[in-house]
Amino acid sequence: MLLLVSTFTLSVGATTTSDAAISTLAIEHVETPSVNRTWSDISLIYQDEWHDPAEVDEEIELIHNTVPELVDIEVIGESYQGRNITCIRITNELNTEQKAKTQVVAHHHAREQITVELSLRFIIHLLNNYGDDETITEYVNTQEIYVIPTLNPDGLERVVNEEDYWLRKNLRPYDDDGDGRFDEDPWDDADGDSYVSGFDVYTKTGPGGEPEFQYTYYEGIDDDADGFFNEDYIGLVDLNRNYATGWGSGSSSSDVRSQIYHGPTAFSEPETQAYRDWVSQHKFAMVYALHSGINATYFPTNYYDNWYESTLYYRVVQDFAAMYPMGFNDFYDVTAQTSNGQYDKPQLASAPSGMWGAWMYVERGTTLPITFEVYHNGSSDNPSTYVDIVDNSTHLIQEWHEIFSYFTPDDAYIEDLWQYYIPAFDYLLEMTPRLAATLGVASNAIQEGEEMSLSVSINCLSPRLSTEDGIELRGGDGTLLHLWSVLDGGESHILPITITLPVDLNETGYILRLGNEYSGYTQFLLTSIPSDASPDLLLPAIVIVTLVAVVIVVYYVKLYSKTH
Ligand SMILES: [Ca+2]
Ligand SMILES: [Ca+2]
Ligand SMILES: [Ca+2]
Ligand SMILES: [Ca+2]
Ligand SMILES: [Zn+2]
Repeated sequence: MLLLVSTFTLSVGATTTSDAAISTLAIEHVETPSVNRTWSDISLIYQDEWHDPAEVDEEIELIHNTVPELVDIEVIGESYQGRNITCIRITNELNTEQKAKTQVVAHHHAREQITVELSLRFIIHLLNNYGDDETITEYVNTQEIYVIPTLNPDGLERVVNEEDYWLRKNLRPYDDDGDGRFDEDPWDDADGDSYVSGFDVYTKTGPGGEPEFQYTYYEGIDDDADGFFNEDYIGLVDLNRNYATGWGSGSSSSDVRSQIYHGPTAFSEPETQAYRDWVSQHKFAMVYALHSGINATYFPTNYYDNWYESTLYYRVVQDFAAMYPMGFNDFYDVTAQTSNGQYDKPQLASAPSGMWGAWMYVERGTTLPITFEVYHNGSSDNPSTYVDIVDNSTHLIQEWHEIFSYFTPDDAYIEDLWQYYIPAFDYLLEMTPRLAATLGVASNAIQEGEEMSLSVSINCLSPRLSTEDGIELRGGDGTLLHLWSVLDGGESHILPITITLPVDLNETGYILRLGNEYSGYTQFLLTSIPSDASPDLLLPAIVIVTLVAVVIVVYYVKLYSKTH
């Protein structure tokens, strides 16, 4: 019903009346029509199988070609090996005004390829529901939804095509053993069972003979025949320890062989540089970074181990709990038969530690960056999956080959997992703060320099998140005319404002923009209506404007009350 307004347009500066003084002011809420849906439901080319980076590109190209009206692609940079890091934007492109923005960034970590699959399905979910589902259509019309399916395409290539399910980090080469050669002796599947086993070594020489963990070694061969096994594995930097906030501290490591090696400096890697440079051009209130492998949802914390926004985060946790009363792990607990029946997702990180979330909060002003873990296999680290291969008076060595299922489900379950998470992705769009705004005229003014009194009505449509920054009223040329304070989630205000008209409305229309970079902007067009305009047209037009304004307010009041 919002779109009704766009079905008529008042004449802009079309008056030729000789008596401007009796013209009246008209305000048009500049609305964008919905895109006519011309496409049938889209399916993935590679359904139910893991995508390598080339296949991700293929899917993106097909999606873009099928729905160019809603889809834009931007290559934000290149990985170490020169693969594209691509960002897909989904929005109604008929509206070129800046809208509210949100983002899903997947696949910091190579072996978490399930996150690539969910992000592709998220895109298709939006496109297949556009024009059919009123809520999704409204989200795509009023938001710019950015999706980065893989931040680590080199890692994806190796995990999917080389079946190296241990790889977490990026693929910058490193000479671990200082022999002048790089990555020359990785871990290998020596026995050809498709998995690289890990071997946990315990000694039993202590008091009481209880096994005491010493170290883990991995299956492999001496690839370079130097007498050492697996001494130079591939992969170097943990991209989720390479951000600047808390870099080099907390839960990160300066050991190049560590899975949480933070890199030589913050933003040392081409992947994190590309992300940093892209994200710095935008403001986001709430975003997801997708991960897998642990039963947790991370909200960013400061150095004192407290959530940055404890009240907001607590409420969001309650929302997640309401959506998933048995916890996010229902899906895989059912398939793995290890249900614990508890909602135990939210966790504190010990410190920022160079991780994405704290950097997004501290440096990029994102109030709610959620590190969203989408898969954990409760059975894959069950004690029964460890096989004793040595158990004597001095040593216990246990083999574990569940690494594949630890971070990802069997590919037969990808679609089920996506279906399970749809509400959580819809929630991201529902929470993104955007405005419902109307503008009423309190005193008439037509000529340049005249004072014009307006009544601004605004409502923050996110039930939880505020507009982050104050609400701006800008002229079409960008001039800031007024700044109101931040609007809380769900809050509405009617605000009076008097401005000096900078143009003569008898000669030209005047655009007003209301909003901010987080919420996006709503445009209003001020025009004059000559007194001799056909009453047949004019009166119904004014009535329709008023009616639509009332309908919008009623609609959003209902929407608002529904979400509480
Ligand atoms: Ca080497
Ligand atoms: Ca093996
Ligand atoms: Ca070797
Ligand atoms: Ca090897
Ligand atoms: Zn991860």
